[in-house]
Amino acid sequence: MSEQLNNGKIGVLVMSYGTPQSLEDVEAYYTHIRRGHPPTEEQLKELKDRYEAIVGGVFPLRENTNRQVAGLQDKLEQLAPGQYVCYQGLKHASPYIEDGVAQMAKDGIKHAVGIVLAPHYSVMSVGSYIKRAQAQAEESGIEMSFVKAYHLHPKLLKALTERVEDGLKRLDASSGGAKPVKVLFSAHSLPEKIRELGDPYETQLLETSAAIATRAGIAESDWQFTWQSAGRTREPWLGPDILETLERIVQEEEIKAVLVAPVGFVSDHLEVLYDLDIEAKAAAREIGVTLERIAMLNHDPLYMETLAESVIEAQK
Ligand code: FEC
Repeated sequence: MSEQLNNGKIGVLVMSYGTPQSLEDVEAYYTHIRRGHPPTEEQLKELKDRYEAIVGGVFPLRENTNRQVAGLQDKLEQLAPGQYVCYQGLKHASPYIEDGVAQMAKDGIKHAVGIVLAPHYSVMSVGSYIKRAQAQAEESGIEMSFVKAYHLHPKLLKALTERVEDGLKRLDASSGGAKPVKVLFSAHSLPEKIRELGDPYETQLLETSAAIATRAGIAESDWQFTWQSAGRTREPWLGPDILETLERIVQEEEIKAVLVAPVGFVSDHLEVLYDLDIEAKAAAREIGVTLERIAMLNHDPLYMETLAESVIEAQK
């Protein structure tokens, strides 16, 4: 876009995790996640196998992120015509966060807002996106503000509550009305050391889960929060993991049907399509419990409104 076109507009850096472009690209992507340390052959094969299992060559996160960025641009155009222009910046794939900021500078943007396609703040997740964007913005002479979290935005809660209600109906049908039912809210685990930093991640995730449960009329004893997708490193990660939780609730509470609501994620991608739909479902089958998952937000209009309103609010 030309300098004149965007001059005076506010840039919106929409940041997301990023995914490989192709199976050949998985090694470079994984090396980036591992801060420049290439994976072993075994680790690489294991990750490629997981991608092959979900996608058959297509990487849904890329398409979903593109749609979310376009959807946010449309929503901002409706709410504040001609004022905002969106750019994409990915954590582990091209266009990287730094590329998005550099492109804004090239286009003559002087002021920008950054937002991450993940509703909850941790210094290790959203915090690290913001740090990289801020560093590049300073170098590029752009004044940037950031949306740090939007985990209790009423429209986000509405969209997620609708999905939980719908998921419970689907679960009732697929389990033949089996009871008791448990709703498991989940999010990506992080190393336990975030607790020592007073990180708000856990509290925010519990707040989102409790708010949805209240709205959907789910009793406190019928839901709980659990972690998923922990890294395979030696340091301790936040738990319990969903696979452990499944076993425990079946053994101790004789749960027969489970609805998983991965509220820490907003798209269909590996951590949902593999870790939940393949791995957790297989584990559930083995212990005789029916498991369903809520539909992801992807470019749901209520989610697009959540993002647009959060961006506008951050600019005030
Ligand atoms: O579909 C896709 O291609 C990408 C799916 C994907 C999303 C995602 C989101 C989050 N992660 C978070 C934390 C960590 C930490 C590590 C880590 C490692 C991986 C690996 C893959 C991967 N993550 Fe991810 N994550 C996704 C995919 N993640 C692949 C490497 C292999 C593996 O461990 O399975 C450990 C490395 C490190 O220290 O950086 C920590 C968090 C989120 C949710 C917030 C966000 O979206 O940023 C937190 C999607």
